[in-house]
Amino acid sequence: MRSLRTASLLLLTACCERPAHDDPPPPSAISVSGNGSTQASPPLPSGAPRASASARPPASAVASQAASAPALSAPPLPSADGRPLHLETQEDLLALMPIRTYSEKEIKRKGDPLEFLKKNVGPGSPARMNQGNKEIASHVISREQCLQGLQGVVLQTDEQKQTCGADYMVPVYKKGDASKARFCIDIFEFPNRPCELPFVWAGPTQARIYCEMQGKRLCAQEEWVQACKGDPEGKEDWLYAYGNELDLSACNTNKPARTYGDPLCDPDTVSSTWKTCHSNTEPAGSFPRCRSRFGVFDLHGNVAEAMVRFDPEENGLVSQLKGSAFFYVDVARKHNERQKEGARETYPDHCAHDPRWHVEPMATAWHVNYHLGFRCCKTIKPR
Ligand SMILES: [Ca+2]
Repeated sequence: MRSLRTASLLLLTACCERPAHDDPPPPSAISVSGNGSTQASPPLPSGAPRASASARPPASAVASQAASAPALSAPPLPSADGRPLHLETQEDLLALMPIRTYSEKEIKRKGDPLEFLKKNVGPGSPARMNQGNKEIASHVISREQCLQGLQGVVLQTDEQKQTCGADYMVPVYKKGDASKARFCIDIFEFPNRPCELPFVWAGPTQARIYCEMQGKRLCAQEEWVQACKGDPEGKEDWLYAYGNELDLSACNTNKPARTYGDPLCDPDTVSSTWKTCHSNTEPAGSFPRCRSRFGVFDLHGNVAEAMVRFDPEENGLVSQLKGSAFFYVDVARKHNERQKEGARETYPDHCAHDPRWHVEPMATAWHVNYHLGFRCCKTIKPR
């Protein structure tokens, strides 16, 4: 059936080579481093604050790392301000992604990061990073509903802010030893803002640039997996961020293509994908149960995520695309289920699932899509 075939295509093969005018920036720019029916709707936030204790590291251990640093306070939850959920202007999109300070010397050498952003971020085209084609996207949960669901939830403690040096990041580590945390990870998909829609239409190469513009870096696969399966107190790993049983209602993975317009999706080219494929995302953090024990939201579902992986055969970093997207219900199978012979292709989605979709050297990892976003990480500086 068209709908089933399409969903599979979307996950594995969708997109394509960008037309010439859509090409991502050249290497020199890269170095800027530095209608869905309510019947099928996913659950709305309950409104009841989710217990936050399990997402908090042992405070004393983290605090000890930060004892000598100037005090930083975790940001308060923003208020709804009347902006449309699916943003319509370049100014509004850029307002969600503040960048680090660049010196005059650095700008002279690498180019002006603001000019880069103006060229590569904006609504209305797959040639720029944005929140998808607003004309056809279906969002069920409002920003206000999402914010209501996060009321009372501790997204980031002051200690975590101190350790990570950035808003909405948490340190991740193994064996329950917070003193050995070596990296922090964004709580939300890029642009890492509570109750904003994630950005799509940026390939891994560009994603790396955007992370570096914020003084971060694109997450490595091992980091993403640990943030998903691990426990801050060192308890047993889980298969999924939310537990050990596949639960398609826990995250934004439950939007069947037949209900949400994707039977019409034609992923043959970037242009046809933009015109016909729906970025049916929800505000980041809308699903209270879709949160790992480290406190990271939407590792499953919403948008799939680009990251990097060291490939021994390439002897270098390659792009790694992981995680499910909003239409995953159509192609899901449990972690221990086998692909049925002759049946349509299905995919697991446990934290450690290691698909090899669109693997490319990072310098030329330009695969873009309407359901592919990313997440940034940051190395913790020794104190
Ligand atoms: Ca995701």
